[in-house]
Amino acid sequence: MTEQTLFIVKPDAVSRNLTGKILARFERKGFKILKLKMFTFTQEQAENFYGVHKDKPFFGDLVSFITSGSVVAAVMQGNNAIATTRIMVGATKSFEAAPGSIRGDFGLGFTDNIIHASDSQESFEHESRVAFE
Ligand code: FUP
Repeated sequence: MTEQTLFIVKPDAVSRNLTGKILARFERKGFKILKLKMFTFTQEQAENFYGVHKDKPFFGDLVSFITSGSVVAAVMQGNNAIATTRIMVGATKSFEAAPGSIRGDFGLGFTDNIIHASDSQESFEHESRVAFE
């Protein structure tokens, strides 16, 4: 089933010059990049983007991390894009993520965990609206 999803290369990965390597993995897998944008989240945009987590104890850390530097947002398309991208991204805690996954191969952090990817059609629609507004 052809589907679209969104991912964000987070500030830790952009500052470590990993953007190209991460994009290349999705291209190599067969996804088509439809939109690409480098920007820095404003406070308001970050709070909106992560709105689903607003009552969580880590919300402040999350917002302060995602606004800390440039990110690269992408919308891409391909078969089963949402679930397949989540598999490629790996577990939330990079230090537990399986080797072969993006977090498993590139990171050790938790809040600073290299990449975000939409987890549902609803979150894709919300997140792509915020990131590409
Ligand atoms: P994921 O879908 O794997 O990105 O992870 P979640 O939606 O569970 O969490 C969103 C982001 O919050 C993650 F990227 C990491 C961060 N987070 C924390 O910093 N602390 C926590 O206790 C839980 C999540």
